[in-house]
Amino acid sequence: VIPARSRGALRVSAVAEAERTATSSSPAPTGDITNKLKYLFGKEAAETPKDAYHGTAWSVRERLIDSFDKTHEHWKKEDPKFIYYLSAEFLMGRSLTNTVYNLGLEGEYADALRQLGYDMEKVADAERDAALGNGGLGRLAACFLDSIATLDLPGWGYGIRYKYGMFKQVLKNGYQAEQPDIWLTSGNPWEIRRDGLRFEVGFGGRVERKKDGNKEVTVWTPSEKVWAQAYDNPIPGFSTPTTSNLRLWDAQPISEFDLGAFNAGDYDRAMLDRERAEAISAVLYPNDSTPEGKELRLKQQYFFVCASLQDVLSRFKATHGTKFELLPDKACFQLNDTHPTIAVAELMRLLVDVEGLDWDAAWTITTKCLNYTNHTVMPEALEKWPVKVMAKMLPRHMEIIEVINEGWTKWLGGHLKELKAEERAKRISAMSIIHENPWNKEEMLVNMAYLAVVGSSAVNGVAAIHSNIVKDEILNDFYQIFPSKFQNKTNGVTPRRWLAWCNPELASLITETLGSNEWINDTEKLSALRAHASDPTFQKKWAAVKHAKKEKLAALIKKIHGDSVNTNALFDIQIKRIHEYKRQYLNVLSIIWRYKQLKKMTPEQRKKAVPRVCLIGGKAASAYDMAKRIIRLVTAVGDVINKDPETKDLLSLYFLPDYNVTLAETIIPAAELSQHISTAGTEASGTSNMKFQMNGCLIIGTWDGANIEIAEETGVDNVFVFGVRADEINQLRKERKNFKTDPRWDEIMKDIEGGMFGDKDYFKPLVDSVNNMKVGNDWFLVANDFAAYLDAQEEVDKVYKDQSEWLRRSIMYTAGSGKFSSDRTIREYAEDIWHVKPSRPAA
Ligand code: B1N
Repeated sequence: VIPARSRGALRVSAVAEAERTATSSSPAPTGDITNKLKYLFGKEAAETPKDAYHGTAWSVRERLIDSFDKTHEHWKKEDPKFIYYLSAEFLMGRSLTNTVYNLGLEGEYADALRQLGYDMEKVADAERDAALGNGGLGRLAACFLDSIATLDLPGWGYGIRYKYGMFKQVLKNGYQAEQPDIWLTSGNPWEIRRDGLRFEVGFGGRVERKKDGNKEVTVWTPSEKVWAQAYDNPIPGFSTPTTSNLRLWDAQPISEFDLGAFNAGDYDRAMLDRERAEAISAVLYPNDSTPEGKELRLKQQYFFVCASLQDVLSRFKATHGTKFELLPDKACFQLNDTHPTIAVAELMRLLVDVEGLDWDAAWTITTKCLNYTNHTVMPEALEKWPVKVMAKMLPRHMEIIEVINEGWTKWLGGHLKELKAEERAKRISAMSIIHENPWNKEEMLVNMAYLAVVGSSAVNGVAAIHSNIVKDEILNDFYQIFPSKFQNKTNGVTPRRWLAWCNPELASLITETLGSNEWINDTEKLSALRAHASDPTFQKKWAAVKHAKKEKLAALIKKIHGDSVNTNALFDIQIKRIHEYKRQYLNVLSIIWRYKQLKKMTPEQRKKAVPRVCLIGGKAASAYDMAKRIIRLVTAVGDVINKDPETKDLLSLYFLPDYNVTLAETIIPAAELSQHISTAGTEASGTSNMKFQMNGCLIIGTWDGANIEIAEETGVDNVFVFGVRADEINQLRKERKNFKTDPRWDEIMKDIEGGMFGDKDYFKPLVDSVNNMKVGNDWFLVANDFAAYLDAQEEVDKVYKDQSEWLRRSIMYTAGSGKFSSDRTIREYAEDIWHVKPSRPAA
């Protein structure tokens, strides 16, 4: 339970809250909660925390809707320019705590629940995560919505209401197994189904030219149609009356079922339409940082883009009629990676075919309205759709893309007229939106990133180093042509969820120390903590909070694994999707080395060793074989060392299954060291690094992604940086087969191969991928960074032994985290790309 005092310290101000309550016509929460239970659930009383959750959530929902309505009434009157964040993923996590805190209702509802015999935290624990995303990209979208609302920016998110979100990960004998995420079964109090608000979305069919008077028009007759049904998910800002919106689309059949087939007794066929339609929004593809080239995925992308654009245009027309030249002053769209890039062709189709604009006018409007964010550097990860697939599923869009490409390559030819013909032809072919598949000359592909760049006003990467790689490598040809299109927008995370609400104890200490809680909306104020970093009294309080959070995490480990871990040990954590480039493997290898060292020590030597609890968590894409082997290696190594009575208090390793937003909210506040050890130049940004930093967790990391900027803000000397740099990677990859591996590396490889952790056949491909140059090539240079990583880990131990230095650094991390609030990121997007201004409704 959050102590009453700290709750007070978190409030905007007691006066503001009293005003809010006084002017609200809402019923007293206790009675309202029991009413909701009675009339919505048929329950006389809250018998379980889950009951209490349902009653509370449905009660809070009404306050949320009031705020939503006021905001939207205001925006309708003001008619400001809107930003629409188009994303295939929104990883929202739980809503109750966030909503109650953001609306400033925590006192009221905590009191009400106490009267009913419950504490808020237990009740909040009954909520399921909304896991409509894979990892960083989806969670970023969720943080952005929080900031958009908090900054009073007129803006919405648009996405897909997946019936099944990110799969639930369970361990079966130490191997990952996947179970479906059936999250909607008990109803979802955080959404509002907008009855009647639906749009038709078509697929397939044929395209014809017809005469309309003396104008030739294009008519697309799809062979398949579905409804996109709108569901609104209100997004409350913090310390503002603004409540924004995430509109998600659910796919539904146009005809309930085939009555003819039904009457003829063919029930299976009668249901076919429904099943086919519902499949579109049924499941989230569980891939992270790699595209899924499945047709259904393209269908999902077009489905939500088509519905969202129709929705925006219909609202635009209701106020501005057909003055489409005004559209860029009223709406802009951010494409979250290439997933919604079909928007380029769809907006052209809506403006030209449906609204009758001429091509050039439509193209000017389209390119002014769209912007594209790139999130990944791996060239093989850029989405490309076979022309054949696109032409069959979206025949009119394929035509439009062809026309765009003709215009683009022609323009490019003119632009490059100084070049020799041969050189010019080469450049044009390299920059064509439609190009050959380099591995299969028979196949033509649509390059979605190229389409996004050509169709957008601005293109951005998500951390400084990443934006430079985008400019200098991935999209360098385009950068040379349009240097001013390219920008950087370093990612951020919401300090509400990721510090204030998930770590109220630390938040209270900060508020008490800084004399106000203004830092929650102005994280630059955290820098004032620097003045306290070396103060022993403050350090003691800081350490006490961390310890309490470690105890809480230890209780969770006990619940999951049945073991009691040493809470005086250093809590060393790596949580993120399992991927070779993120190198969880490197982490495990160093844990093996640490174990072997401990085994060799005398009891006297062991007394001087720094005890560690190592935790690794994250999901592997279901088809990502190597990632699944890495998980098994973690659990297998854990099985050996956690059982060793000689060392288990000095070193343990646990895999935390089903890593998700909620688990992160418990893990991150408890972490003392977190690992961000991707091969330099591969992690576009990373965002958990920012969450750990905010919570005073030290970082061991490579010179990659946002680690670099975090180090700059925290003081490079306070960060355990190691490993090769991004600009060395190409050369080192070429030389990897001649690289002389460290003897400690060779020893560990032999241990794994020799069966020290069992399962030796299963681990063979893993060993080969980094150690047998005839089979794998250690693409992510695990061996190259191994020795430097062990050195950095030794340095970690050294500093941990000096607790006052460790605590000083810990405080410096939080103090330096101001830059990484998503409020800063969103302000930059709003000013440099969207040109959208705040518009706040009256309180
Ligand atoms: O986006 C995050 C970054 O912080 C991470 O570094 C980056 O890996 C992540 C295809 C992706 N990049 N690409 C994806 C996700 C799903 C999918 O189907 C690609 N995710 C990232 C936020 O910028």
